[in-house]
Amino acid sequence: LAFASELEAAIAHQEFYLVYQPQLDLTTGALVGVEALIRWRHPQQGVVPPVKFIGIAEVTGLIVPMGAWVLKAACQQVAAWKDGALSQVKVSVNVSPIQLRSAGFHAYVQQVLRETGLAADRLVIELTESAFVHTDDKGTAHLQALKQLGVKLAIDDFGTGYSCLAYLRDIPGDYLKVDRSFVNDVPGKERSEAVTSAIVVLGKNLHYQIVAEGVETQAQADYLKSLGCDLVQGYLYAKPMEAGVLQQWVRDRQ
Ligand code: G
Ligand code: G
Ligand code: MN
Ligand code: NA
Repeated sequence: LAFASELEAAIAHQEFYLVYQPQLDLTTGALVGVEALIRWRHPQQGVVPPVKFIGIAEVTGLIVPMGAWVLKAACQQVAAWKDGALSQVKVSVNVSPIQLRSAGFHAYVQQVLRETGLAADRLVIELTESAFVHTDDKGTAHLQALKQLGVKLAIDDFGTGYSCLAYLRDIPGDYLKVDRSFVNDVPGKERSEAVTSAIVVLGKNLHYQIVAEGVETQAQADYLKSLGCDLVQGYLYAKPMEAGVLQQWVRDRQ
C-alpha cells in the first residue's frame, strides 16, 4: 500500500522517464521505429523496472494517468526529432488493457496527436493479448475506431498468455510481435522452431508485419530472416536508451 501511494506521488513528482529501444528492418538494417518503455527513478530505491510496478498500477487504476503521461511524453519526444533517421521513425507505446478500456482513451489519443503534431501513422499502440480476451463486437469496434485515427496497432508478446487465433484473425492489427521466449530458443530447438515459423507464416498470411523481439544473437537474426520476419528488436542491436543516448547511437552508426 505504501508502494501504491509512492507510485501515485511519482506522477506528480515527475519520477518517471522513458527509454527507447530501436526496431530495425531485418533486411536493410534501417532504423524504422523505437519502442518507448517506462522507468521509475525512485528517490530511495533507484531505478525500478516496470515489472515491479505496472501490476500495482493496473490494480489501483494509476495505470490510466501513468499511461496517459507515457503516451504524451513519447509522442512529444518523437515529434521533436527533426533530422536524420529519427525524423521518420515510428514510436511504439505499450498500452495496458485497463487503459485501453478507460473512458476517453480514444479522445486522448486524438488530443495527443493534435497537440504534438505527430503524424498518426507514426504511432503504434502495442497491446498484449490480454487486451483482447474480453473482445466482443464492441471491443473490436473500439480498435477499429482507433484505427480510424490513422494509428497502427501491434499485438505484443504473441504466443504466450491468451493466444487466440480468432483474435489474430479479427483484430485490425498491423504488427505482430513474436514473444522473446520463442526467439530465445531458435535456431536449434526444433519445437520452438516449429512454433516460431508457424507464427511468422500465419502472421504474414494475415498481412501483419512480423517483429521479433529479444533478438540477442546473430544466429537468431539469420534464422528469423530466413523465415521472412520483417523487423527486429533486441540486445544484439541496442538496449533501450534515454533519448539523448539514442540520438548519439544514431549518429554513431551513420
Ligand atoms: O522495459 P522492460 O523490458 O523492463 O519492460 C517490461 C515489461 O513492462 C514489458 O512487458 C513492457 O511491455 C512493460 N512496459 C514497459 N513500459 C510500459 C508502459 O509504458 N506501459 C505499459 N502498460 N507497460 C509497459
Ligand atoms: O513485453 P515488451 O516486449 O513490451 O517488453 C520489452 C522488454 O524486453 C523491455 O523490458 C526490454 O528492456 C526487454 N528487452 C529488450 N530487448 C531484449 C533482449 O534482447 N533480451 C532480453 N532478455 N530482454 C530484452
Ligand atoms: Mn512491448
Ligand atoms: Na513484447
